[in-house]
Amino acid sequence: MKSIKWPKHSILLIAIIATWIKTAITYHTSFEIDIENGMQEFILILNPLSFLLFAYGISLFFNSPKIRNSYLVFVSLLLSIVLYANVAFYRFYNDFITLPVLFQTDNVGQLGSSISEIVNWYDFLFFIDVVILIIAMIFIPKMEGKVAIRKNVRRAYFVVALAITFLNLGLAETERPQLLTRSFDREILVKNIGTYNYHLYDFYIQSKSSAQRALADGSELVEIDNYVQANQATVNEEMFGKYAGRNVIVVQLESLQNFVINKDMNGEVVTPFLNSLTKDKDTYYFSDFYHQTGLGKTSDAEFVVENSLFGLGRGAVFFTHGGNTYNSMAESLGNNGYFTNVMHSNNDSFWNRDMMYDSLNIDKFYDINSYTVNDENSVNWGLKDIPFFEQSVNLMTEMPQPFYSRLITLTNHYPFNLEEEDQMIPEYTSNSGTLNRYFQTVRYLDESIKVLFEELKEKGLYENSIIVMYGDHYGISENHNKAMSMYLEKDEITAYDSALLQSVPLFIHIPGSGDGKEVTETAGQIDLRPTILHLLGIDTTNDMQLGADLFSDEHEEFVIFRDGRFVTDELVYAGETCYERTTGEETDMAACQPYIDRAQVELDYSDKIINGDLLRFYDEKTGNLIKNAVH
Ligand code: GP9
Ligand code: MN
Repeated sequence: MKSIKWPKHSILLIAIIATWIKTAITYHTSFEIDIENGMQEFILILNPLSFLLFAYGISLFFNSPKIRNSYLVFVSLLLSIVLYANVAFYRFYNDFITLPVLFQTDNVGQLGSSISEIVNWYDFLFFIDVVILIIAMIFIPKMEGKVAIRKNVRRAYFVVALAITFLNLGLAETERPQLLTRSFDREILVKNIGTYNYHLYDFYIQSKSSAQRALADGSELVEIDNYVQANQATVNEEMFGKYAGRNVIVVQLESLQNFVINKDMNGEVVTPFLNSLTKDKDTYYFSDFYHQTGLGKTSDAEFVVENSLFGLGRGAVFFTHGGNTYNSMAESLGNNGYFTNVMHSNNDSFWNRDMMYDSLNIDKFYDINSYTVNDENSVNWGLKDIPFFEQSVNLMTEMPQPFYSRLITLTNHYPFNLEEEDQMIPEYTSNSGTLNRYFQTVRYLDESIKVLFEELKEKGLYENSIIVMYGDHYGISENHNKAMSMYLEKDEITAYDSALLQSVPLFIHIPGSGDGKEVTETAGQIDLRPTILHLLGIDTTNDMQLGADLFSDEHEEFVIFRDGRFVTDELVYAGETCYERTTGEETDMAACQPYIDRAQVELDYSDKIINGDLLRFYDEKTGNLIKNAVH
């Protein structure tokens, strides 16, 4: 038989192609990855390649063909193990492996005990590329002798690898802006950068945070504790415990900003129901209330509200510090006999909620699997808000009382798509399709809240509850300033305006209170934890929180944004400029400086608590430091 003349790097090529194809097939057969368009499919198929080119390409640095081949087999075996481990994990948890989960022994234990459900007879196919590679090595003669690989071959090879990596990242960035800085979902990461790169990224994130954690010993808390104690606002005696024992329903309203409340759009009322609440005798409407979120968006809002701490300046704390010890509002309510839960119709891995909710001591997460979701009742990101509220209230009827339910809406989410049947007002008319549609989805959100109230009344859950609702973060970014200036009838949107546009509405609706009013106190999401707990009569004097009770006379009119901007009743600091609050005129920086400094101090303290996982050294029951925290 005539022997074939194999090109020089055939084995390397076979290794890359075999693993690439196997990985692509695995994506389609073993994981449920949602593909919405041709570009996403292309990215998915492309994404293992850049990593494989690098991982296998290192073999080009070895001169000995034998070492080269052993290295290739080693890499293909290792990658097969990684991929297969993910497949097995996914079969059980419907999620990709992340390092902290791997170190949570009960997870691995659960996996072990159900091994028969997880392993299939055909699983050897996940190692097929290793087999192909070994066969190729047997049949294809080794390159002659110990020839060093020419430098320019190597260089050309890595230039191609780099180009493919950038192509991959570039396409991913257009599909999912800020993919790596926000890191919202493992599925989206895998979909865009591939499993192997995802693990490298995960490793990087986790090792960075474990280093900071390892260096902390709790002594850092002394200074922070002093600050927190010194700045505590004394409770409003009249309000403290006034609604003890009531159910708590917290509704986080997706992308709802305050600029639509009590406003028209081309003659149409945008939020009729919420407008009626602003004048309702049982509702406190906070009209100068702000979101304090960073890149973690929805998840940051959840974090700030649960912990009365800030999210992080980079990334989403839900993702980077999902395994920390926290003293959340849910934990506090749980300790006081509440059944605590979150209701949100999305995958439990989104924003790493599955893991974070364990750390926040939330008893149950009613995720997408608790809801009936089909083509008819979903739009945009999933289940529409009206059926979401209807189904949620149904679920509430089964809950032990008192309960604390935190509901997260979804329809009013970028890109603000809505079916015609749900469009109750026409689009706005500006150069921004986003802003134009926003009014329609906000109108729908408003309608859904009305439905929530009706359902609660119908199911007998209304009277005995307090309902707290607030916008999670902005919906209209600064990219739409031109259209916004048109709507707001302003010449331009300055840094001052942008800061004030971060205002989101807050409603504290207490059936039967009779004391409702508009409250113009400048405040933020960080204040909700103490406010809610105090209404229920739960003491927070020992809690490591940075916010203050909104009903306290000592609540300070000073709200700090995650990026260091701030708003008070007299000043606005934004774009490195100090503005007079009432006029929007620039004013002397000296007026802002003390607040700038304090904002920095508070943001730093919050970062220290999170990065050092300091609450593991803190006993909130006694307010004492735990000297020898074991974990
Ligand atoms: C996803 C939803 C949206 O579950 O909460 O998150 P966002 O993109 O607004 O941060
Ligand atoms: Mn959101």
